[in-house]
Amino acid sequence: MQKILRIVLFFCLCSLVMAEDGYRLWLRYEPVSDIALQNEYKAVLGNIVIAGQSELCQSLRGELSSAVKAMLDIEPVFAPGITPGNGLVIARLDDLAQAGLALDDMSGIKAKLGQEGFLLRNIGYGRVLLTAASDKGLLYGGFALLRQMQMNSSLADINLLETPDITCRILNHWDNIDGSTERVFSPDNKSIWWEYENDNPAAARERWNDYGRACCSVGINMVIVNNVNAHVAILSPEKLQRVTDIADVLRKWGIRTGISINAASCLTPDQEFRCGPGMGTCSTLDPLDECVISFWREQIDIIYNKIPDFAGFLVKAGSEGMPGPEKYGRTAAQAADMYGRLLAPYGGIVMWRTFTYDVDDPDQTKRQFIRFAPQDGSFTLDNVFLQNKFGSRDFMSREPFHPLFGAMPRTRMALELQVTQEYTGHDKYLMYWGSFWQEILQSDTYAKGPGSTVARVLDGTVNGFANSAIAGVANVSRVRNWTGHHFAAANWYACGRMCWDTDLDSGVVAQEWVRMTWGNDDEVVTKLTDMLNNSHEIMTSFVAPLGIAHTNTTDHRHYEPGIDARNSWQKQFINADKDGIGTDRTIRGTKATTQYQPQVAAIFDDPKTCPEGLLLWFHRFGWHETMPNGKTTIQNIEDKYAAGLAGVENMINTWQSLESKVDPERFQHVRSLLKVQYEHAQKYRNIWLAHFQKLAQSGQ
Ligand code: GCW
Repeated sequence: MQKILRIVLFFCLCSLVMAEDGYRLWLRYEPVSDIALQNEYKAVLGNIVIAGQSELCQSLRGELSSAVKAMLDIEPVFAPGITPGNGLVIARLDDLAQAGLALDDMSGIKAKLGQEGFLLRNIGYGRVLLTAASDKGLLYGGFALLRQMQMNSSLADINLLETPDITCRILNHWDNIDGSTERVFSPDNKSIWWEYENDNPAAARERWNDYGRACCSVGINMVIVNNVNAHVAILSPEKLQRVTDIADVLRKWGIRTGISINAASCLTPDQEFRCGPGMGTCSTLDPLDECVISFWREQIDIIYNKIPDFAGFLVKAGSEGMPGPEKYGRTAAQAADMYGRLLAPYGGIVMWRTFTYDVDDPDQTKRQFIRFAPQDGSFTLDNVFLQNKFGSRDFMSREPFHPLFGAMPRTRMALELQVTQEYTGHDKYLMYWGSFWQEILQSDTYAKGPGSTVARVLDGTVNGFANSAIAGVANVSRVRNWTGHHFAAANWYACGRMCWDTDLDSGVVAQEWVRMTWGNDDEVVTKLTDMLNNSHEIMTSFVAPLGIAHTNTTDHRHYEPGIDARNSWQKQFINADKDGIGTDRTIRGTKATTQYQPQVAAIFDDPKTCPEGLLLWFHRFGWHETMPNGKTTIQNIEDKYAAGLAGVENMINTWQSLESKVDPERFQHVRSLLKVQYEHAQKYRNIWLAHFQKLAQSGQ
């Protein structure tokens, strides 16, 4: 009788749309309601063997156990050894032969899997094998299996062999060590790492653990826990202890922890600078100076004593007040290699950011190239990366890919994405970055002929490097649902998935996330996936029509629209007057296009081949001039604002149509934010379009 009651209750729960606060992200493990699928999954996951005892295997066991309980309402048996009764066999490749499970072409599979890949295969008789070269690979495969189940896919023919394209898949947290955050948006945007003094450390650890699970489930394997505007005190014993505590938790999920450093930490305490004062004994931060080298050697020793798998350093130097080597007559390469040499024996890496703009050139977009391109070949170590934002300005809603990706064949180039939405609506807009990231990753640099896409440069194929890196600037904070907007977690999800597989279609990624986050109902899946896929274009239509940028620079929040004739960014990136709009960055103008390979420059130089979304980034048009699509500039701009507004209105209607299929808590929250987004789209249109129309009329 009790059993029947439990079954009835289970099915009630399946159909009931439950209250939901978003904390579980895409790892919701909702009960499976389809009976056939349920039986299939039970046959596989009812009896599991994990041939391994490591911490990672323990994590996998815990995750499988709670997922199976939640999804299938059974307590899985974890068998002590491999027997024919196991539905799911989880074992490293090296252990398979012993268990009589040798696969055909073992050596081929081993070569393909590398250190972090996995193979998930149905081996007949309803059994599934999960194997990998390492326990980390097993963990990734475990999450891939749970993803299939969460998407209600049958395991009958499963045969997935996956291996990551990128070796270092990183999240950067712009979290200050006082608990505040930079460019992280939510009603409670305090740091999950640094803000728990008055809180409960055990609760903080639980959050770190859940963060680790979420990251691991999408393949993230490194985390930088403090802001690139790094305070020197990150190296203090107290803060390093916190980093150690974090690393101890994240390690269980195959994640290595690293920090951002301040290059001037080695200076004496009487020397003040941004995020100072110094804590060393040196009078200089010259990377070739013995005092400087021994300071950093000592710091690195201290760190690795506490954190043996420490990831390494992220460095912002010579940028926005952060001190850099140029002031001492040294190059970025000399400094980066100094850190690289000291970190190499421990397996640590250096991520040197190219985001600097104190170089002389009136066109800001050219400056990073001018500083860094000549240094190609000087970054000599294989643990040193140059970390470039996706474009040469600053996380605008749309930019052309960074020209440095096609210009430094002897340098390990890393990509910095902004997962958080600094210029793209904070936590208020429903805005999925995936489609734009795909645009960047699939852009062809032509560095070594056609096919030299940014993705292939990053993964090392084009220039022959084994190490590779992509970093996303995280949007995570202490707010209960992690990211503020329930849909912003899609960007965190996509960042991991697209680092793992740089050729993944962003629409496929969106659909995975929707299924796991909002359920498998066909209507929900189709409508929400479409909504995500269209959202970047909708946002750019009113934030940055046709490739203008900085329409929101009235203050440092980068959020409200506003016109400021004296603002230098607006002058450069909108450049509107009575004669027209846009900046000529072609061969006829600032010559920014010449920083690309000739084939790319030719595309951007010609308005007919320049992508529409970048027309006013690269070209200047008269208001009444005909653009390549046959309409005048002012007409095109009017159309864009109208499309932006209609797009948001559409999202509102779509969302409304799903009311009965979404839990009330998340439904209401998203609905109220869509309203804000609509009002904002109106505001952008009202302010900017009136301004443009006035200019266009005055020029007639
Ligand atoms: O444009 C700026 C952002 C800053 C950020 C900087 C950077 C962390 O507005 O908040 O500082 O980019 O990327 O270093």
